[in-house]
Amino acid sequence: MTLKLYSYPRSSASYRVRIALHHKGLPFEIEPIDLLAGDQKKREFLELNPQGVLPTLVDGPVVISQSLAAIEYLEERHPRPPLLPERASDRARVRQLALVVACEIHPLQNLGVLRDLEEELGVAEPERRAWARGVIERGLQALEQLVARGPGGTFCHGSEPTLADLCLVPQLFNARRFECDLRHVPRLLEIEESCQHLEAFRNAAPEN
Ligand SMILES: N[C@@H](CCC(=O)N[C@@H](CS)C(=O)NCC(=O)O)C(=O)O
Repeated sequence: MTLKLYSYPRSSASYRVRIALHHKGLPFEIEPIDLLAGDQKKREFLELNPQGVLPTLVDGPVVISQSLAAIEYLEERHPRPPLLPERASDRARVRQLALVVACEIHPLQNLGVLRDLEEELGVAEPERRAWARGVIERGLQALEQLVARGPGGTFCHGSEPTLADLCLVPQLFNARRFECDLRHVPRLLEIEESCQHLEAFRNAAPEN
């Protein structure tokens, strides 16, 4: 049965899963959900994912929300080519880098939080954008340092792309949307460039 991904081009959490699917060469269908039109809060989608956020991966009867859970599911079901290294310590390190993005940066600059800042706290657009910018810049600068402590190589952890790169590239896409200052993260930008040479990352990009 063909995998189905509920996705929106500029949803960075969906972008992570799209890269994983392309990386593993898995055929999949996109079910478009328009986040700006609020389709994620409509009853039909909430029945699938009560959180009302993207992405959601459907594999027959299996329905998985949370991008990292979806990617690890794909990794377990289709281990080659891998997105996590062999050694436990390396896997932990890759997950650590991925979680810096997925748990510490992305949730605070996400559409839902920015909407709450506006609707519940009356924060104006320039301040909302400045908030998001600050969160992203501080988070990426910490990530830059963490990556520098690793084994080196063209990607976040060594010479093969991993889960960490799947989180980094969409986060840099968001960083540019918020006009972040990226001068302090040269290593991350080099890694992004290495990723952009790979078809999986290019095919998964929002413009495609
Ligand atoms: N931790 C979740 C994040 C999900 C998430 O926040 N998705 C965003 C798009 S990147 C969303 O659907 N936002 C819509 C909203 O908040 O209304 C994951 O990794 O899947």
